[in-house]
Amino acid sequence: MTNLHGAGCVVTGVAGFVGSHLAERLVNIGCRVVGVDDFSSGREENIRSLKDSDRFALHSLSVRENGLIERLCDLHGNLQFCFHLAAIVSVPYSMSHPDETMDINFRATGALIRDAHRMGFKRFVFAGSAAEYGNDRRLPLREDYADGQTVHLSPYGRAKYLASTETAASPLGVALRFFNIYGPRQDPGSPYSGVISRFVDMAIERKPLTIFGDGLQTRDFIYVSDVVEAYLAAAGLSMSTRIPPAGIYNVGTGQAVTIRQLADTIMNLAQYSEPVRFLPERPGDIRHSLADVHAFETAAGWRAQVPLSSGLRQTLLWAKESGT
Ligand code: UD2
Repeated sequence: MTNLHGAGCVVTGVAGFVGSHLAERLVNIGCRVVGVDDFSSGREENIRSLKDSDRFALHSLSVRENGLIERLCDLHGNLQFCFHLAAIVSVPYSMSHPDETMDINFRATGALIRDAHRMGFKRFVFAGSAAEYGNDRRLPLREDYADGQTVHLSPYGRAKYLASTETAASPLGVALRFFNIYGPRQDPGSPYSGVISRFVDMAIERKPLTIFGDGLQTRDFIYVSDVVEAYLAAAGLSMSTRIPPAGIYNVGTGQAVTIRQLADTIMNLAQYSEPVRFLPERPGDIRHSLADVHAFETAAGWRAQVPLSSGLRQTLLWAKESGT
């Protein structure tokens, strides 16, 4: 493991749901964090606590900015790790803006990784997605299932696939393919927000939970602190894991849960029972999604630690406290 004291990290998308948790953890283990966000979906309030730290600096910039990495190195000296999370995160938005999605989610990633290589970075960790598998029905999903034949369901999925592939082709690149991430700070604000943020919000508001379809569709839900630990492991910044070779790795729990079970668990934890509302299935929804988690476990010794019930409890607590 790298000596952490003062290790310099760039985190793009730092004001986002996951980016803000990652930056906090990096600062807490003694790293310097240079955060980048254009606030298109990131929120100031997510990084409020970071702003007080002398190990944190923020740049309100787009990742499309020319020579971004070089400029950050000029300003902040010795930077060695880049965690690239900034992206267009909305699948429906990607459908109506395919060119912009390709540009930000794919082309900008290629430019960043080449610059990071040239500037002598040790690791570049990219936020990939289960969307890279399209509607592949072979479960659990193994990393090599996403290939040139995969039919992606959105420009979002296509761009993430291309960017992960380019990342893994670099000697410093690790692409992590995240399954359904949930936890504090996930925004419940739109019909396409993560189902857990929506269910938690509805349960607190004492409104009936809405299930699209029959509720028997399944997902692999992973808690945000497990995701943060996966980022540290990928960069070789974790005490409890090994440095994995460059490549693409799934990050999930390897456990499938139906949306119906999820709704019941959340209502139970929130001590709320009201019949759920069944609405028509969402067009383009995939039926099942489940990660094969062996590759990252073998390469890094990482595995998810937080059981769904504990993660849901934490998320509910946060949502109640923050009034979200
Ligand atoms: C996730 C990602 C998406 C993309 C996709 C790739 C999130 C938030 N979205 O979409 O960006 O990577 O995976 O496969 O992580 N649902 C309800 N009621 C609600 C909301 C959702 O029943 O109020 C259902 C929804 O129809 C779906 C399931 O819950 O079957 C999960 O929905 P989601 O939007 O949280 O995530 P997903 O897997 O569709």
